[in-house]
Amino acid sequence: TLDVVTFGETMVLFTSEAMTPLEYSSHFSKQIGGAESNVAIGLQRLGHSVGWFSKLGNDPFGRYIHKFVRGEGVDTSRCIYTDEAPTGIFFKEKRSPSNIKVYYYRRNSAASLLSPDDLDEEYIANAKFLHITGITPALSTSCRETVFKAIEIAKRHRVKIVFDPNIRLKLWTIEKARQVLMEIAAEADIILPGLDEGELLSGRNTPEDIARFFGEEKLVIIKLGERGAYYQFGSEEGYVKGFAVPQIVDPVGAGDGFAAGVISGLLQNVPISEAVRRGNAVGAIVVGTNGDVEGLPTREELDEFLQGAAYQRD
Ligand code: KDG
Repeated sequence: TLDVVTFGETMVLFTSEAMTPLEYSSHFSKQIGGAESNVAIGLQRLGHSVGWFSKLGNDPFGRYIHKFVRGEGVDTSRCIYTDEAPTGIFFKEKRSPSNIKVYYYRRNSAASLLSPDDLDEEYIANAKFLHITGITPALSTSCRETVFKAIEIAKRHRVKIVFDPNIRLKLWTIEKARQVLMEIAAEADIILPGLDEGELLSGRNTPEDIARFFGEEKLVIIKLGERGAYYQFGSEEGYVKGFAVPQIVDPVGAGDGFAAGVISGLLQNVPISEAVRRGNAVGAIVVGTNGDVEGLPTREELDEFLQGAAYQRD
């Protein structure tokens, strides 16, 4: 049985090699990105067992993604290939480390054809956590239905649901996002919004108020970037300081790294504040490396970072 199961669209990512507008870029490096597989790879590197699946185009990019994720040790046995649509791709334009834009070529992609029938009930039922992001329900009606069916399966088998809203306003309107994401949040056990996402969903603006809005029976962890994170669970709550990052190279994927760190801590039953600290640490490490998954640390790297950070404090 697996510690965590997650699913969603992973795309081939073409990153411009120069810090120049995309229309003037002529060299690109080929990588992959997808919030759910980022989390899966992050957890696997930390020593947990994870399953990730998607619908992939029966094309070179689909095979590339499949091999990459499988090569990280993630279980990809439930991936499905289709001839009906191509694998989605996207481009990353970097003008500076803090000015990054992505351009999606994913409409009607293979992953957007995921449907409730693609779910293997037993596969989800046997996991400890089901990880869901708010990207998947934005992709298509059938993807949204798949998310809700997976949630229903998880609930039936008492599998804990971790939900990262990952609001992507290039994919849908804020009104639609708010409606669907709040419906998912209501079913989740653990919710991991960024502060801006928490504000968009709740209309409130302090971490305390946002967390309360989602409900005290849930573990809500609000990501505050370099400042760390705030958590609330019943009467337990607190701020956990972030780590100083010497140089931000590429912040994309930090939230997924954070999720991997937190879930890793929860799987090992460490105190909540310690799980959050782990999330902060993985997020801080990820922003120092180019790419959405390349910087995700192994368990050794994380331990080394945490030990070093302990000396640096004050
Ligand atoms: O969280 C990082 C992801 O946004 C990135 O890897 C690509 O999944 C992705 C998306 O839809 O933007």
